[in-house]
Amino acid sequence: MADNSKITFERGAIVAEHGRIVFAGVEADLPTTPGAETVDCEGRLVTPGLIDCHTHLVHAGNRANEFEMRLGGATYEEVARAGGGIVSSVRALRAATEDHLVRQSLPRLDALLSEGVTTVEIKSGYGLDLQNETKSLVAARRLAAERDVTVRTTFLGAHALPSEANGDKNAYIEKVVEMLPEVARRGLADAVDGFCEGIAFSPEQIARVFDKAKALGLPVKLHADQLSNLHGAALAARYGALSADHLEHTDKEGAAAMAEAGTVAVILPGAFYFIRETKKPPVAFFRKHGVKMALATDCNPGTSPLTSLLLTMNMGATLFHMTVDECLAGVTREAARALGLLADTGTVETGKWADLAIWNVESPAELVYRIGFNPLHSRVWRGK
Ligand code: DI6
Ligand code: FE
Repeated sequence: MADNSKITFERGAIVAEHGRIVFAGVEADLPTTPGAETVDCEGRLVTPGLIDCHTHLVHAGNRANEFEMRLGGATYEEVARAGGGIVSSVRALRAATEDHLVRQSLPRLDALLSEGVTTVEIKSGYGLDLQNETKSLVAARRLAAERDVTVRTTFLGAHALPSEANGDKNAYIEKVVEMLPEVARRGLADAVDGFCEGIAFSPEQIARVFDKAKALGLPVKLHADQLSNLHGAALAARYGALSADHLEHTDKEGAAAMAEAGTVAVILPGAFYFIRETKKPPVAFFRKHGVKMALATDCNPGTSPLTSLLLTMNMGATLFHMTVDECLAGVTREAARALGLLADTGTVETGKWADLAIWNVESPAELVYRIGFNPLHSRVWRGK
């Protein structure tokens, strides 16, 4: 666990220049920096800026009515027959203009930023045709221009079957494969994702999408083994995926394959909580085999309407027995790894972006332990 070990400095100091860290260590070793502007953090805890490495935060409308129906005892099928489920989010997104999407998504982004987030991943997957998938990705890129935050976009065309596909999953997957070159040509996606599940797409269908993504030089990641074990973790590992996400039903072979491939396990306790799942991801097994674990909100209107990484950390600890160090690493270093960004952010080290969160707390445990309290003092993105 050497590289998971806690490294904190008492009386630490950080020097940034042109947005990058040029010194991080103890105050006693501080180089002289003539003319530098000094900020006294007055003994506060400074961590890397938080990273939410799995969100669907660009979406239109919400599904509170569906939530209420389910509280009243409605089954998923009844909700779907009443026009609910992912297809209702697809309908809402297709009806929204790009401006409208940006405007609706900003409050969710702002909620994340208010808790010290400096990097966020945003997936498409509610458009399900070229025009609406690209509209979502462009909206995600525009959010980066609206705020001081790094946005990484992921193309999730293989999220659900649109109603116009009339049940033909193979034919829709071919359409997704045809969308990819245009998405890549326009530079709209930093990665490609899929939903490998009985209610979504089979491993063979996902493999079609991954083959095309690889041919275009795009890294892949996968919603794997969330509701059943279709061996999605092993599939992701076989493609050298940056991450496999959810993983409640992942077995030992899948976890071992991830360890071998260096695929990060992205744990999403918000969805586990919200759908009242009882099967937990094999965290102890991941730990034992050195699979890196990240934590993310999965912010989406259907299964995780969550916009708090602090609460996500608390859930990781309480529901899945993750340690404080694992939770904090899960929303910083390992989240950066899950996005392929570890060279640039995720830790406080020389050469990386000066992406920092400054907290009114004394120890990392305080960040994980509170529920519904935000102790952020300030947020620094690229030195600002
Ligand atoms: N897994 C989920 O839990 C969500 N998507 C996914 O791939 C569901 C998204 C939704 O219901 O809107
Ligand atoms: Fe998701």
